[in-house]
Amino acid sequence: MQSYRSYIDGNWCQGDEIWKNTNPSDTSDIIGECEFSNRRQAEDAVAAARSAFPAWSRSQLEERAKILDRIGREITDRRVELGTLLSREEGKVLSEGIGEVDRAASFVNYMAGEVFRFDGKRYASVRPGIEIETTREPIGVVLGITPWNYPLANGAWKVAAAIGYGNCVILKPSEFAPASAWAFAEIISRAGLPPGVFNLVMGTGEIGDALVNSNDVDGITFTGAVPTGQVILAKAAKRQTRVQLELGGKNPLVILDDADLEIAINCAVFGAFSQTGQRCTASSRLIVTKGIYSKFVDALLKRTEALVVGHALEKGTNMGPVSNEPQLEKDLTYIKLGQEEGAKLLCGGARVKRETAGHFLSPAIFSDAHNDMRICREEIFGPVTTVIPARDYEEAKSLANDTEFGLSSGIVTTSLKYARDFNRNSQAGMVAINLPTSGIDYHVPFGGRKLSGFGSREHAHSADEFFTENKTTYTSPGNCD
Ligand code: UN1
Repeated sequence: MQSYRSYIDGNWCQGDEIWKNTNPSDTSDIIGECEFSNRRQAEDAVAAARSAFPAWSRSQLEERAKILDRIGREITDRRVELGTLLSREEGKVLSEGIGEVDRAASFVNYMAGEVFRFDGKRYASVRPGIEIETTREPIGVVLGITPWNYPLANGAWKVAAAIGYGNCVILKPSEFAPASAWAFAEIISRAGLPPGVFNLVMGTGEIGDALVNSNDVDGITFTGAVPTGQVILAKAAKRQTRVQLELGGKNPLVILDDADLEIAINCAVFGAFSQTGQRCTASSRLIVTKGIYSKFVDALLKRTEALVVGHALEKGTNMGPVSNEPQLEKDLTYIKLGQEEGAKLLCGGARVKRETAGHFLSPAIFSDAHNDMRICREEIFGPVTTVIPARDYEEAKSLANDTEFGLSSGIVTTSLKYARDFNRNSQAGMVAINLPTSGIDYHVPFGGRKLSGFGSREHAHSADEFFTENKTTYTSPGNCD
């Protein structure tokens, strides 16, 4: 059986406690054993990163690029194998698993090129004879904490940006999907990085907390739920450690009377139920104007009931299981709550039996929902969506913005006027027009507003705002020759 050990200062380290990594499509399938690190190992990882930093921060750009290129290439060469492993441990269907592997590789490849564009600017001074330049320098030791829903891609975009910009990094993946993160670390361990530049620490939130509390971490990049993000932010604030948070969402998809119904249904079904609804960008509020409401609800119900729920690796499955038991319990609690609150459960929301024992849940739609219900205000993170009626565009727009979150939003309309107005007024970090609220490119900024995010955006060139510091240098020729 495969053991997933921590990787600290170039060595694989035995952990204290063992966690069995089970397949959510078949809980009798134990994928491997994750060995949790202890506190001393967490401290060792930070110390290793600290001592590797001076040399790595001055490493040659070509060395960084070649290492990233090697990592990206191996991920691509093993895309089916890694995608299968990812689907087996996380529960997303194989096409989604392989899609995530491709996304991880693409981001690493992107960073392999981006290291060369890591440059500065020259300015004229307002004072005579003086020159100014601004440059960016790596920040030091970065801690990346990643969630179970993107066990490979999320680690890839944090780690590749960290090391590409000359930082040293400690990755702490979720204990619920350790195999993909471990496979990624194993690839990195053979890519030629000096010891200590990349470290992997396995464990639960407890070890994550020990890392967050370390005095020697210069930046924390976290993807996960709002409450954890807020705890991290409060702790980091005491030491003025920089933080980047990519948190949850309660993402609205507005469907107007003039929408193309087919496009609206495609966007809604993909946005609500792809990856079993376990995406921070999932469409959990479908806000529909009254002229199309009943047509939309009927068509949505038909398409949702046709989704095949089953084993993530079985051909023909459209929606895999919920990723883990605590998440399934949470989904069921909200489904009960939605009924108590008076929304109409149109379909789904029940455990489903299949040949294998897995965390299967039928996709749930609540219609006639009100935006003030808890099922419309709190992130569920499962295959549960709500349909909220709206009088007209203006009301739909204001309902869309009436949320504490602001990650992603969408509108389906054939009207340029409404599309432009929505784009201008949506209080979200990302707006999708005639497209699902989920699904992002890797070469453009990604992140949310309001409770959905904090700090600078991830991805692309905007990653340098978190992973590097600015320096402004004033030079006078003085008496130099
Ligand atoms: C997407 O919509 O494809 O954890 C991206 C998440 C996000 C990424 C979602 N960090 O769901």
